[in-house]
Formats: sequence, C-alpha cells, structure tokens
Amino acid sequence: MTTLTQYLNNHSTNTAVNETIATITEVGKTIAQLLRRGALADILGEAGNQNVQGEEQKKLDVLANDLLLDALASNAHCAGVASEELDNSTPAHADGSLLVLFDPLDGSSNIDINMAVGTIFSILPYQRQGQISVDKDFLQAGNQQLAAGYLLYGTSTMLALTIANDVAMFSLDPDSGDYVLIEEKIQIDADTSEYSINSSNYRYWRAPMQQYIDELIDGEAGVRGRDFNTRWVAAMVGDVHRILCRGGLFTYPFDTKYAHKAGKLRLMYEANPMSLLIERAGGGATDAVNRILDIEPNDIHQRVPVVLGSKNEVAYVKDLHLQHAAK
Ligand code: AFP
Repeated sequence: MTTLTQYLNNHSTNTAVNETIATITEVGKTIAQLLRRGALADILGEAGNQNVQGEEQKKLDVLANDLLLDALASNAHCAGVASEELDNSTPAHADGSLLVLFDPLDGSSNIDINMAVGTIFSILPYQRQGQISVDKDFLQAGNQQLAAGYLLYGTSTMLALTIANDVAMFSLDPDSGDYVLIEEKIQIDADTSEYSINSSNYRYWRAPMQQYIDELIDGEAGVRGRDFNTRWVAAMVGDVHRILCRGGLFTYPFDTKYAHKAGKLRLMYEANPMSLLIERAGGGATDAVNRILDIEPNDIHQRVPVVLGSKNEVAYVKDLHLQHAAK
C-alpha cells in the first residue's frame, strides 16, 4: 500500500510542489467530511451572492474557497492564489515559488441533489519571487503547469494527480485518513463509443459540432458505423474521472448561448489542469482544433471551448472542424 506522501517522495524532488499538494488534499478531506454530512451540516443552498462569473454561489462554493485560501495562506511556498470564486488573484508569500489556481467546488449545481462534485487544482511556477504576485503572474500557458489534479467527492473520495509524466489515482481511506495509491500510470484507450455533452445547447453550437453529434446519434446506420452511448454528470470532474477510468469524449463546445463567453469552462483552473491529466494519460485536449495547453491566456477567468478524452475521437472532432473551415 503506497500513500500519497510516499508517492510524492518517490516521484518528485520538488518539496514546494509536494507540500502544496499535501495542503490542498488535506483541505479535500474537510470538504469530503462536510459533504458526507450534507444537509445536516448546513452547507446546502445558495450563499446569497454571485461570483465574478455572474453565477449564484452555493454555500459550499464559498466555504470550500475559504478553506483552501486559509490553508494556502499558511503555506510559505504559495506566492499567490487564483480561484473561480474570486474576482482577482490573492497574493500570499512573496518569496514563494508557486502559484496555485483552483475551482474549489466544481459541479455546484449537483450539491443540493447529492450528486458528484469536486475540486480542481493547478500549480504554476512563480517567476517573480520576492515581489507581491498579481493577476498577470498567473497568465501562463497550461504547458507550464508543475502539477495538476482533482479531488472527486463521489461514493468515495478520490484524487487524480499528475506531477511528472504519469497520472496517478488515489482513494481516500476514511479509516486511516490516507490517500492510498490505486493506479500509478493511467492510460486511456485511443478510441471510444461514449461521449459527454449538454445536448440541450444543440441549437447554439457551430455546424461542425452539430454534425459531429448528429453522426454519433446516427450510430451504426451512420458514417461512424457503430452505436455510441452518452453520459453527462454536469460536473467536469465526474466526466473526466469516467474518461480516466474507461475512456470517452467530453466536450463543452463554443456556443452562441452567451456569445461573449466562448463556452462555459474556464481555461486556467478547469481546462488546463484537466487537459494536463488527459494528455499525460494518452488522450487529447483541444478547443476543437488547437491544443488547450498551448493557449496563451490573457485573463485568469477566460473561458475556452473544450474537447478532451480518447485521442482518436478528439482528432476526429478536429478534422470535422478543419473540413468545415476549408469549405
Ligand atoms: P457549476 O460548478 O456552476 O455547476 O458548473 C460546472 C461546470 O463548470 C462543469 O463542471 C460542468 O461540466 C458544466 O459546468 C455543466 O454545465 P451545464 O450546467 O450547462 O450542464
């Protein structure tokens, strides 16, 4: 049995990264305990205000955010924090070597219905040690991440983590309080017959995405020559976890529903960490055409269309988009 601490010591010599992952995953235990108590812990329902995204904040959005902020404020390696729930980044220790970004509670709409939610985190290098960090310091492409992962608060609490070239999966042992390694080199199949998309937005998608989904629905009788299945957790962590477990394609594509938003998912603390996990597990991650990890950000809350998962399926979506662009 290998614990998270042992895994980190065996696979990473970066003490700052290791200790910061430990800080984040310890908070994950507290969030998991609160979720276990659910309605009994007075964590359900609205917090009564909106975040920078214009979304109604749930009580647990705010609580998870505050728990992570407080814990990272005590971590001398952390020079600054950016969160989905905060308008701007929060400076921490100017001499720290790392920047931490997170979606503290992904899948908030699932909290009140007792469905899967999670925490997504990304760790970037801090390039101006000794200076107070500002938003601009966080604007680094996803290919600069030193580590990334998520906590999934499901029937059990699980941690997916990449700190080097591998993707490892851990399960929280509620008795010992240890995250126990259950798989150390996750690889996902290049092909799949399972996809995830919120189909209610069909009328807002661009033509290539409409064509792609039409082909999947046509199944064996159509050009794909096989039937497909669909799943939609409404929490990216849940859909990405399923893909790490058995392959698949997840997409939240560009839509004209909120034209100025270019899709729903945020680049810095959702798409980038999840893309690093998926690519290192042998999958692909694009904005439909371009590699997400190569996108140079211009705002810590910028949104990006996302297509990720089994490599050949992600490539198929890209080809369709290129074919349409060539018309
Ligand atoms: P919330 O955290 O606001 O519930 O959003 C979750 C999310 O960003 C992502 O985790 C889901 O895949 C996606 O939004 C669900 O979007 P829909 O509500 O449109 O299904």
